[in-house]
Amino acid sequence: MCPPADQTNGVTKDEMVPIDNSNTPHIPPPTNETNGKSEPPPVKSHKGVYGRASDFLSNTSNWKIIESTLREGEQFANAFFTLEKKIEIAKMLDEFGVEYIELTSPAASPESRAHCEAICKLGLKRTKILTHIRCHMDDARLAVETGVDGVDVVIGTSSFLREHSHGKDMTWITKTAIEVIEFVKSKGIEIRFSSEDSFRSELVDLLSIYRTVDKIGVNRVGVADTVGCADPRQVYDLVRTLRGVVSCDIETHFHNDTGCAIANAYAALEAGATHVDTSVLGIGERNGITPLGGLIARMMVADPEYVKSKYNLSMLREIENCVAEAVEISVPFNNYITGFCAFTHKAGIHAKAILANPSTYEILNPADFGMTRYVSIGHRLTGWNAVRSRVDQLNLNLTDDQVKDATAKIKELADVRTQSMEDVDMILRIYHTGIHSGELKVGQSAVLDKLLDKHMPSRETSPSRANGANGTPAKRPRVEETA
Ligand code: HCA
Ligand code: CU
Repeated sequence: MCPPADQTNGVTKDEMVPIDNSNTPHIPPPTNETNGKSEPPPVKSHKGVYGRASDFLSNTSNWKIIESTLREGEQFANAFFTLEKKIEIAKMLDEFGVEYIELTSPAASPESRAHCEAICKLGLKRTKILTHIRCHMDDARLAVETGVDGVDVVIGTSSFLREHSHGKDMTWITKTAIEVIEFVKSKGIEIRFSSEDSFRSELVDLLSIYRTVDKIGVNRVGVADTVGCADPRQVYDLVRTLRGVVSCDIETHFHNDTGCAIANAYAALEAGATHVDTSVLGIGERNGITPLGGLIARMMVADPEYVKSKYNLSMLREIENCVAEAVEISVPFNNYITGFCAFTHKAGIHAKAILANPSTYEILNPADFGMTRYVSIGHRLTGWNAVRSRVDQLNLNLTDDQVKDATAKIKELADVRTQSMEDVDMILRIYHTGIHSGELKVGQSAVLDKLLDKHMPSRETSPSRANGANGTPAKRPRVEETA
């Protein structure tokens, strides 16, 4: 079974203390019209700021996902999906709302074929099922018998692959592509034709074969950056050129070898592509492809309403946890949206602004994904505004001057070692009691030290005691929830 949705990397809910600023809306900065006096309407799209003349091509508000965790993802080094796991992932992706899932070719192995047939029988609610095959009639015959809604056909067109992989020339490729496409079409299901290693193929070869398959009624042509060599500008240029040559949909597939997979997908959509291949956490050959969550993050900025209307975003973390567990990896700390620190704010200046208006330092609203915002306060960079917010949450009655004084002590202690949330709470409670009993006054640091020694005798004050042998904090700094 998948781990529970509220599990985060290394930090459990028990270690987090909620501060509720859910009354503070995620709003953009004031506009001229409102002059900062009233809340402006939420920003729908950033196009207005960066709009270009060529945006008429753009599909960033009209695109579809082809989710390939169960095909490209199966090519990830660690992946071995049982049928049960594939069914679980397929159902989750359906629930999430991806338009297509792509499955490993039935020609790959007897089990792959059985899995493909079983998934087709699930009766998924909204997601269409594709299988991915080589451009070969034997594979096509097997594929159409599995019950899939469509077939994704691929063949290498670069000279590297033509010479060193399948050894066929463009004439053979074109002839076979036509045969396979017409056969699949005759079965009344969708067909896509893609050229592996598109970005190292001759443009003239590419355009010629795409034009041919478009003419015979392929549903989509595919552009694949198989080796992850393309950059967003090259992608934009190729897809824009292709947009002028074919009338069918354009699917795109980007490997992440040089870190461009999300940006390339975005550039492709800007240039008129219609479909993007993803996998959960980006798993795939080598270091994988455009990650589902990363694409969602990017597209949320382009058009939040479109993304929210199509996908069940609060499921993202559950899906990622499920796949991460299945392939025995952790969700990276800096993962888009769901990473351990994706919505954690630390520096005092950030914390203050975030508490006033989360849009100051967040382009994405964690609540849209069922996620939570955190402000970390037990460290040397903390600020009194964040501490004030914690004081209020603990219902302690302290003036701003007193909070500033308590903050100075927290910073002093955090200069020695990061303070846990419990430690910060204890310091604030002891400070509060001291002030209200008359034992303590603002600025009496030594008196406060004595009170802390008395009431927190076990607290660690020396770096050598607090830190591990390599000097890193022995304890992970805790964070507090703010929404
Ligand atoms: C691979 C094939 C592929 C296919 C992409 C596509 C690629 O090398 O395993 O069908 O468009 O990256 O070229 O995943
Ligand atoms: Cu690939």
